[in-house]
Amino acid sequence: MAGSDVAIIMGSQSDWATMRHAAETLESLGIAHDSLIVSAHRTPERLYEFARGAKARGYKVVIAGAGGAAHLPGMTASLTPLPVFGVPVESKALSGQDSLLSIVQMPAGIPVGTLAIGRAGAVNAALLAAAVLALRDEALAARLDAFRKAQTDKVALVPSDSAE
Ligand code: RP5
Repeated sequence: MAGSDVAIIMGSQSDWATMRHAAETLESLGIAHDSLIVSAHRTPERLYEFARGAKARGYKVVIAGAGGAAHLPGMTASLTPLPVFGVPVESKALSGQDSLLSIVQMPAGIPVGTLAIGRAGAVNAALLAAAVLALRDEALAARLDAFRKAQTDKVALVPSDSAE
């Protein structure tokens, strides 16, 4: 835990299938991170304790994933000055539309940077966190550039019948 730059928090164990993609992306870029279950509804005291102490514990960015009535990112943002990126987890009832609207529609004054629903959002939250950290870390900036170049190099010019 000590020395991690990014905290990935999620409302439930069931969110891990999505949020693990954020963890894997940070891992691939060599960014120290912690993954924690913090529920705004079921563990509100844990949420307060985490969010109020996040900056003092050395985190620079928080990634918060939740589904349904997804209060976790907004509540976290209200309790910490750190940048918070919200990932709407796909819900069964409304396919994540509920999660997305809960997270994105923050009233003016407490921002949550909201990503796409599901895996894409989790990956991009990690990449945004990396971009923030890279502003003050040239080695990380170079790794991020390399990641993007590798991604570009993988794109064929001509579509193939056999490729996905
Ligand atoms: C939210 O409720 C969580 O973020 C999760 O996406 C959703 C469902 O949670 P479980 O019932 O699977 O624990 O708080």
